[in-house]
Amino acid sequence: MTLTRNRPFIYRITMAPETLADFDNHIVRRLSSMQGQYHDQEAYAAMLAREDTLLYEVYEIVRPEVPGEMMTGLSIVHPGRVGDEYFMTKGHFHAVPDTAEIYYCMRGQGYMLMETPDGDWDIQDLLPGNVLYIPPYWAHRSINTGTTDLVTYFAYPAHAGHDYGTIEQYGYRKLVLERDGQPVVVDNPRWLPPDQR
Ligand code: PAN
Ligand code: ZN
Repeated sequence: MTLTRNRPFIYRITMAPETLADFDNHIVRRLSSMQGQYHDQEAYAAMLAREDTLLYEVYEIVRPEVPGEMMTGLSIVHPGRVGDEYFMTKGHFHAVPDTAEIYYCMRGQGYMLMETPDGDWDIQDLLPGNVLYIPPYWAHRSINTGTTDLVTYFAYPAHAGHDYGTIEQYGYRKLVLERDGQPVVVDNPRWLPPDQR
């Protein structure tokens, strides 16, 4: 990439709806990119046959992918469900696993579902004003359980990279599903303990 910003710089998050005024990269993820990720495969196929729905978007301020630099931006998960499972990001480990990440929730209502390579897991609220610190080694997926966009600002080491493969194969240990209008956390039947893979 051509480094146009090699001095201190400011960028603005514009409000309502939140976006980055001056982003370098806009990632758009639709239903078709989540093959095999939602537990109700029939609901997934039926929904995809109707429309390749927009699930989430990421606006990035791109930096050189070297230690010392930071990648920052906005992640916006739209509201909705595939069957009884809320719209969510793919989720990933960082390719350089000993790299942390910070998320600041600006709007909406949801969760960050997290787990480690040895099967430990955690879930934390993404609510306006919450800052979530994700330590090194924890895979992370944001889930929108509300009725408006779930907007988070993120910052992580620019050399971290993304490893989507493990999650694509087994999913997370837990699923967050809607039951009687409320989110509940249940076991993911597709998940296998790491020593049985
Ligand atoms: C975020 C995520 C973003 C989209 O920037 O990349 O929320 O989620 P997926 O990458 O899982 O599709 C981040 O955690 N970066 O490391
Ligand atoms: Zn990450």
